Amino acid sequence: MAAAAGDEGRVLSLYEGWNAVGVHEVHIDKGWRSTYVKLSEPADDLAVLGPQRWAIAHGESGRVVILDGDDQPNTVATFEPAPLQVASADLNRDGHVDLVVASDGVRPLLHLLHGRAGGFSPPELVPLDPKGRTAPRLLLVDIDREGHIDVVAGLTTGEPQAPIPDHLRIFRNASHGGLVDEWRAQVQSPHQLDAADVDEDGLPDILATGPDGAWLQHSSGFGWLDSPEKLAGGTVSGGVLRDVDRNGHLDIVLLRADRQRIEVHPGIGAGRFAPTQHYDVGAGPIALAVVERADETLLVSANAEAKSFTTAKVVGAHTGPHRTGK
Ligand SMILES: [Ca+2]
Ligand SMILES: [Ca+2]
Ligand SMILES: [Ca+2]
Ligand SMILES: [Ca+2]
Repeated sequence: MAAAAGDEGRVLSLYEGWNAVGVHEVHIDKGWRSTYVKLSEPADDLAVLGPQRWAIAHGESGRVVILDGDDQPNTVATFEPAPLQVASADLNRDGHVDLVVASDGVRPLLHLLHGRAGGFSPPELVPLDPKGRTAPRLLLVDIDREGHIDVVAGLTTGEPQAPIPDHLRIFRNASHGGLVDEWRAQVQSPHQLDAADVDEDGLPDILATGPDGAWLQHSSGFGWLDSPEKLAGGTVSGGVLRDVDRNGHLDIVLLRADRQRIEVHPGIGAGRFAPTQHYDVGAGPIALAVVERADETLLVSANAEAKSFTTAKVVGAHTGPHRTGK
């Protein structure tokens, strides 16, 4: 997987089961400048807390550690079952970034760790789901737009006949800082999530992608979602909502693993789209990142087969991809 960093012009890479984070400065014309931060053990996920400051989830040992510049990694908590996903935002608006950790296993769980001076509070447990659910995915967004960031978990079983179908579960952030299990929205295999206001009604909408396709779910207010609208079938291994052509309207970017290309649905306002643009990528694309610089927007796909990245520049009009080895 790859994840876009908070800093301009950079993308982070983390391949599941690898014990290094790649920090890549991406220049379409001048190639890439990459450094690697070695980890003590293979990692499953990372969240960006600031420039050169990350939270790393280690599934094998159950640890979540903070890497802060060149300092030694600091273990903030150890979980049972093991953590697989970590996300960060200031949930209680006290100026300290907080962590949400999802753990996998027979009984997936959410854990909330509040940031404070010099560290984090002990984890608070938020029950996530009955047995049989795996691979919880996390998205932090103020879905009801009342001022506090809420938690959306994507839950997948991998079994079409599961007693509880795959769904998004929305935990609204009550003003006292606790999470309230509020709402479920059915959608198939939500493996990656992103949120932004696609139809420009002031409420963030959710893009869910995975091995069964891509869906857009419009917010209908109060944290509720309309029925999902199918954008694509087949395997979609990444999805991002961003104004990549910088025309002032959000675009939908999908990494179509089955077609080996990135698709951009250019937004033209009020949830309408111009004809889709395509950018070819390498074999076995597994993750998508958008890199923004002052003068360009780059689409990056991480390709598993040749362990390569493909970079394509978005300039409103289509330009060809530029391959960079890794
Ligand atoms: Ca906080
Ligand atoms: Ca909220
Ligand atoms: Ca909306
Ligand atoms: Ca746009």
